[in-house]
Formats: sequence, structure tokens, C-alpha cells
Amino acid sequence: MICVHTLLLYPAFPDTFWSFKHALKFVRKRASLPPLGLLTVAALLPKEWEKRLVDLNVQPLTDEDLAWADLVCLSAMIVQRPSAEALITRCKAAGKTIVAGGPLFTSEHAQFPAVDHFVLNEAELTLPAFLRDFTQCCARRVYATTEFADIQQTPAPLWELANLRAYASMSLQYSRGCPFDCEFCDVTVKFGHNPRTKSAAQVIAELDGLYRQGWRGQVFFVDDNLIGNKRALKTELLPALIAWQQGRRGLPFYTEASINLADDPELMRLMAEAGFDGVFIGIETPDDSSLAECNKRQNQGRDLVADVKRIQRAGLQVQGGFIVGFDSDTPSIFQRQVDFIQRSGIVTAMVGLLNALPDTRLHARLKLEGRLLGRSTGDNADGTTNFVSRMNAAALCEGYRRILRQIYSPGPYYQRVRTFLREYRRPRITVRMDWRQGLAFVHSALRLGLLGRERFHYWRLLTWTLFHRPRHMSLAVTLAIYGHHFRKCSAALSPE
Ligand code: B12
Ligand code: SF4
Repeated sequence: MICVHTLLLYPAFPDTFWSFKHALKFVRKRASLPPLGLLTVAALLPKEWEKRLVDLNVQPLTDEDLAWADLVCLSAMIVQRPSAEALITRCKAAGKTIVAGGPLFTSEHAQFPAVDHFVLNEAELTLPAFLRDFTQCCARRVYATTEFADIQQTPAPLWELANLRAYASMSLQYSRGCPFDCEFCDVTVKFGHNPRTKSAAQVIAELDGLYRQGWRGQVFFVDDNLIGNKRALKTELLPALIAWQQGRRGLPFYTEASINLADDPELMRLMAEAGFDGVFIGIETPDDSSLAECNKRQNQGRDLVADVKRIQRAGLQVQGGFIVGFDSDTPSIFQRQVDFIQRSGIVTAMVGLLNALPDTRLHARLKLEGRLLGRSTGDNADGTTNFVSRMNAAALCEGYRRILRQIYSPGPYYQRVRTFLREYRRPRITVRMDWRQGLAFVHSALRLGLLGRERFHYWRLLTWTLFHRPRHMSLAVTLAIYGHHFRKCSAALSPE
């Protein structure tokens, strides 16, 4: 077998709410998470091939990297399109062969004429055929499939290719797919409705791998919906994680799940016991007709604030995704979203404008109705949308900005942190305090407590926490830093 020098390339993210760029500076980290897709692809490539990862979010691509490479493997989400296009131009100018895969190319490969080969959908299924043809010098341009992979066969990601210290968190995937069917979601298009899970032994082996590499921080389970298969979770994975955490300092986990988590006290208890301390939930909207419109049936007819509080009381911080711009939305939606977010104590509230991603049912409907305006930027929180909304576009845009101004301005933001800390039960496992946390505190005291316009709120929060929730002090500082990031991003979108 020949040895191919393979350069795995991950384009830069723009500076968005999800980049956490302004918060990462406080802890001296360069990016939130490593590119798990590419690390998984690396594990699927022949062992004999030499591999190098360049994640542009943590390091630049050098001419030496390019000169070294025989083959470039490129991955990207839609939001990374500008950086991906620049990388394609640079790699082609250097005469390199490019193989592209991942969400951007799986949805829109026709828009990249300069790319040599597309290995689309799940690499477990499409990469073997490409590798076979490539080594026989007869590789086709496109490899795609409509099947879903058996992820019990997926190898552990090659963590050793990444500089773990550059990242705030590690990622790990237990399942793919989600049983629900929200109209705007492209996860189910790409990964199906039947949640496929890895075995508990695979996940434990991946955690062992991370631990061996010296990782002692947070781990994000990047599942679309961790609780898609509750039975496997309760009987296999969570007991295995609980056992794994015993006898070691342990790693804190966070994940994504649907709101019906609140209906299952046993599941919440097991998750907290296993080390989960946070969960991202697509709340979307407090408006039942908008929920019906997008077929988010699991959120309908519920007291969503009470659900959130139940999850917080179980020891899981809820981060929430919210959307405005549904056809059913009326001008009252903006204030209702703000009120909801404030009452729920969801500190990390990611509010976006509805966008139609390629291949989704929403995209198909809007196309049929003649309302599509063009392609989405891939970031639903950049204040743009790609279809003609029912509400007047200027009113929608202004209402959206008003939400951001209100929820991230210091008064309501810090109030929300207190609302949350009142409910939240301290998680079982926390990250060990190290010099980075100490530095983050000093940095925040200077930047936010001395120079920031939120200084009054900052010290009020810390004093309140000291007296009422002293064990949450480090979390309070972290959330104050997040607030700084959110304010920076929302100010860029919505200058006062
Ligand atoms: C983790 C994650 C993140 C992390 C990213 C961390 C990182 N460095 O990658 C964070 C939290 C930062 C994030 C943010 C966002 N994300 Co995100 N994220 C995910 C999530 C949940 C998991 C991705 C993952 O790691 N999967 C595990 C790996 C193993 O799977 P994979 O990447 O798909 O790779 C497989 C294949 O795609 C393929 N493959 C991938 N790359 C390559 C390359 C080659 C060469 C080959 C051959 C194959 C191949 O092989 C792999 C194995 O099968 C996905 C949901 C999902 N199910 O994909 C959304 C998802 C990727 N995110 C999405 C979006 C929209 C966003 C945001 C833009 C949110 C927003 N504001 O609207 C932000 C943007 C970030 C920013 N800074 O601006 C969309 C992307 C849609 C699209 N078509 O582009 C997804 C699909 C979720 C969704 N539908 O909403 N995200
Ligand atoms: S619950 Fe989340 S992952 Fe599942 S279909 Fe809805 S938006 Fe997609």
C-alpha cells in the first residue's frame, strides 16, 4: 500500500454567537471544539497513510503544510462557505487534489466545480468505495448514498491529530438521527428518524482515548438528540458512564436533547449521575401555532418554562434555541420571546431568524410557494433570512434585533443568571480549577468588573452568588464572560 500524505482541512468559522470567540479569549483557548467529522474520517483512512490536521480556527495553513500534502480532505458546514472557497482556491493553485465531504458539500456540491472528488453523506458508507477507486487511479467525481451507516462499526476519532489544548471542550458522538420531524431541520434529512447508537463499549473506549491523551475538561456529546433512544441510554450508556466516572476525578458532559427530557425524572437523574451538567434544547417559540406550523409537536401544549426549571433542578443547565420568522408569528412574538427567556432562566439563549436550509421540508414548501430568495448563509443568528416572510421584512428584522438588545443587555442578562442559579442544583462533576480559571476570573474582574459598562451588575452577581450560591461561583464568572461575548455579537448585529 502506498503512503499518501493526507491533509485534513477545516475552514474558519465566522465570528458568530456559536463561535464563543470573545469568551474563549478569557480562558486562552482558540476554538470551542475540534472537527469531529474530520477526525472520524482520519480514522477511516488507511493506517499507512500519513495524516495532518489543520483546523483554521486554531492555526493557519502554511505553505509547508500544502507542499507536504498529496491529498487534501476538506470538511465544512454551510456557515464556513467563504473560508472553504478560499481554501479550495489556494489548494488548487498549489496543484492539490481535493476530496470534500460533510454538511456543506453533501447539500450543495454542485456549487464547487474546482473540487476533484466529493465523498458525501456518512463517510463510513462512501469513503471505502472512493479509497478503492483512488488507489486504482479511477476515482469518480461523486460518491453518495441514501443509506444510513451502522455506527457500531465507526472507529474512534484520531484525537492524536488535534492539539487538544487549543480547544475549550472535546466532542464525542453516541448517536445519529432524531425521531422527531421539525420542518426546518436538516439533521433528519441527513441522518434519518431512527436514532442509531454506538455501543456503550465504543463510547467508553473513546473516553478512555481522550483521557489517555490527557484531556480533563468538558466533553460535548454532539448527538442531534441524545434521548432519541431512551431505552438504550438508560440501560446501556448511562450505567456505563456512571461506572466509568467512578474512581477518577471525572469529566463533565453536556449534550443536546428534546424537551420531553423533562417528563422523565429517572432519565434526568441518571444523566446528572453520569456527569451531564448541561443540555441544549430547541425550544424555538412559546407560540403554539408556530410550533404546530413547523411540526415541533414534542414542544406543543406544554408549560415550557416549568419543563426548563425541572431540568435545571435536576442539575442540567438548559441552553435554548429560539426562532422568530414563522408564518404564524405576529408582532407580539418579540416581547413574548423576551418574557419567556427571562422567566425560564435560560442564560445561553440562541435566538435566530428562521432560515430554509437545503433539502429540508421547509425549503421544499417555500420553493413551491415561490418564496425562496436564495441560499442561506448557514448561520441563523446573523440577522438574515433567505425567504419572503409573512411579516413585513423590516418589522421582522427590527423585532429580532430588539430581542437581542433586550436579552443580552446587562440588566436582564445578569438577572437571568440569578434566576437560573436559584434553580440549578450543583452538578456531580465539575472541572478542576486550574490556572486558566484563575486567569479568567482576574481577566473578567478587570475587563467586566472595572472597565465594562456592566461592572455594577458583575459585582452584584458575584456578591449575590457568594452569599446565596457560593458553590456556583466559578459558573457565575463563566456566565458573566458568556454575556460579554453575546453582547459583542449582538452589538455587531444591532448597534444601539
Ligand atoms: C458539533 C456541532 C457544532 C459545533 C461545531 C464544532 C466543530 N468544530 O465542528 C458548534 C457547537 C460550534 C456548532 C455550531 C454551529 N452549527 Co453545528 N453542529 C454540530 C453537530 C451537532 C455535530 C457535528 C459533529 O461533530 N458530528 C459528528 C461527526 C462524526 O459527523 P459529521 O461532522 O457529519 O461527519 C461525518 C460526515 O458528514 C462525513 N464527513 C464530514 N466531513 C467530511 C470530510 C470528508 C473529506 C469526507 C470524505 C467526509 C466527511 O463523514 C463523517 C462520518 O460519517 C451537527 C449536527 C449533525 N448531526 O451533524 C450540527 C450542524 C453541523 N451545525 C449546524 C449549524 C447550522 C451550526 C451553526 C451555524 C448554528 C447556527 N447559528 O445556525 C453554528 C455555526 C458555528 C459558528 N461558529 O459559526 C448544521 C449545519 C447545516 C449545514 N448543512 O451546514 C448542523 C448539521 C445541525 C443543524 N442542522 O442545525 N455546531
Ligand atoms: S428535535 Fe431537533 S434534531 Fe430532532 S427533528 Fe427537531 S430540530 Fe431536528
